[in-house]
Amino acid sequence: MSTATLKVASDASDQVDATQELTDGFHLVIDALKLNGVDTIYGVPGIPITDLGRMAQAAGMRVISFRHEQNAGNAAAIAGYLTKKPGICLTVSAPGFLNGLTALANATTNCFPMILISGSSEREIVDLQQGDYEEMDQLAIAKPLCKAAFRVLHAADIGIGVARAIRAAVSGRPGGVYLDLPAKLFSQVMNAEAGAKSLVKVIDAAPAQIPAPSAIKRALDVLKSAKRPLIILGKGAAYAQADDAIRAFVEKTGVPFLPMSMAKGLLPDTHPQCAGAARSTVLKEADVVVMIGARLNWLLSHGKGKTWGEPGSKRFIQIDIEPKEMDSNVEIVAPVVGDIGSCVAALLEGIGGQWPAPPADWTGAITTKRDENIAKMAPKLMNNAAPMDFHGALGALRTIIKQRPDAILVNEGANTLDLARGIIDMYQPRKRLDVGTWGVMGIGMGYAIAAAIETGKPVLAVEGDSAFGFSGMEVETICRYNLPVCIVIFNNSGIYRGTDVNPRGGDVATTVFVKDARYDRMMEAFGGVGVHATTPDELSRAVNAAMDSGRPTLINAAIDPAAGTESGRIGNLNPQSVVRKK
Ligand code: ADP
Ligand code: TZD
Ligand code: MG
Repeated sequence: MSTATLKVASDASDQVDATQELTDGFHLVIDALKLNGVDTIYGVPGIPITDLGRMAQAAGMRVISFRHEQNAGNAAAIAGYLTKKPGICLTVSAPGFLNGLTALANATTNCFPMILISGSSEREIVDLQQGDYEEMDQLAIAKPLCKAAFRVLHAADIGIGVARAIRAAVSGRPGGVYLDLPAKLFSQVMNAEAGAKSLVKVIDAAPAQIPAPSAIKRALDVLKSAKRPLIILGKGAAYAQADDAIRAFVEKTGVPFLPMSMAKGLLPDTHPQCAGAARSTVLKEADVVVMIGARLNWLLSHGKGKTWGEPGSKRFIQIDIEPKEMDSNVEIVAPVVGDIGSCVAALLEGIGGQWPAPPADWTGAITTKRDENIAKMAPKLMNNAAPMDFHGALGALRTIIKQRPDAILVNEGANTLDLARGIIDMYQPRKRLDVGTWGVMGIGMGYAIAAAIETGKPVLAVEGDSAFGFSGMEVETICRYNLPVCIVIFNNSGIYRGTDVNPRGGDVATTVFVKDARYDRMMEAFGGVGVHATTPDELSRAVNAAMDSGRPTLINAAIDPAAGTESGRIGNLNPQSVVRKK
């Protein structure tokens, strides 16, 4: 417990006398976080939280300062995903808060536990709209964008406020929580002993949620009746850290599985039951689909339409901690509500010793399709052309991840994302971090930094040149903390492609960037290693050198500006103009 002997000059002086040991809001916030095992804060300093950051550092916490709050927020969110503890982002009021809010909303959308802690201005002035420094009603603005939002007005309530925030972030469906701390709170003093007593160590923050036995029986009955069963693993399954139970369930049932993007590696993509390379076939033809920690949202065409074959040809079993998720898009015939660890354990128990293998014509057809697709792809991945195309460059990175399966892969962009997802096999759980449910650009450097900080593992960030630009200034942060992050920019001089032309002349087209840009020189500006790579072989050598040395490295991979396609693999979502103007 940190305390301070202060001359009492605040409003709180009624309750304390000047001779006793005192604490204040600053110390109580830090003590409350530390008591609950929080050891790292991601943020940007400034009024009124500059001293909070300094004091947290002095109290032994790791405080990672960013160049923009959105990146600090993304770091906190992915720290939450990787550790199952809420990641903490600390910002100043109004503009800093708003910068962090995008990340908070993104965390909530992706079901990552995170707490955005923002300082705020004087309540009395804000509420009367009298124009305080960085005035904003932050609590009201945060509320619709996160799971829960709290404000603490009294130092004696800090313990409860922090406890509520932690519980809200990690229990049930995880998500983002906002904690509003007005400037005045930090210097409020109170008796140190009473302060210590006011803190709450959260007991069992994310309690197990045990599924009903009847739900387990129903699910197994449906699964047993399947002729063409399929398991879909989502990032909720990766988050749950029930890796052994999930593997046992997949292997015991013998059911083919399809990983969603961030669930790749939960079981290796090279596992004999992995249907990743036969995705469209299995989605179209399966008759029973077991969803584990994945939602039937746009990423799965809402569970209906052409992707899913004949209407009415599917029955869904869904395992999720959020009961409201059931029937969100299509009927779920066997909802299993609970935490994935408990649900999968109960399913395994229900299965007992023996389970009939799925029909061999189904699993055989998938294996054939998968092997065909892999064989078709193989020669493209081996080309050493210059300028590089996506396949040649990704073929090189695919080999590197195979040789370094414990590296963490961060990935964003359009073509750079969609093609990397298909081409780079993952071998271990929670090693692939990407744009997630929103397909948001800008997560790259925040995720890469937190992945390095939280795991100590090497990080390979594979970035479209546009995607990188959203968080690119954090290369300074990577150099400053000397993190083992290797960034590869797939530089095709633009968004999707670098070849668009403005039919009117004048300004360049909206999707085009500076030709032959040298992003590698940005890294050199801060003392990191910059490399310009023009062939897959050069790329491969540079990435291996970066990963061997652990030094911050940025490789500018020159990609043919004509190589990409509009919106990568999701061009079908682009609205089309039906009006032709002469
Ligand atoms: P993906 O994008 O990989 O398909 P989603 O983010 O759409 O995955 O879905 C993740 C789902 O996992 C959410 O519906 C969430 O409620 C659920 N979930 C997260 N953690 C757990 C858990 N520990 N137990 C059960 N369900 C979980
Ligand atoms: N802004 C935000 C926050 N998220 C987005 N997804 C977009 C804009 C739109 N967008 C995409 O969906 S992908 C993309 C943008 C701007 C960049 C694609 O270009 P890239 O990748 O250079 O990153 P490729 O390899 O050239 O396709
Ligand atoms: Mg690009």
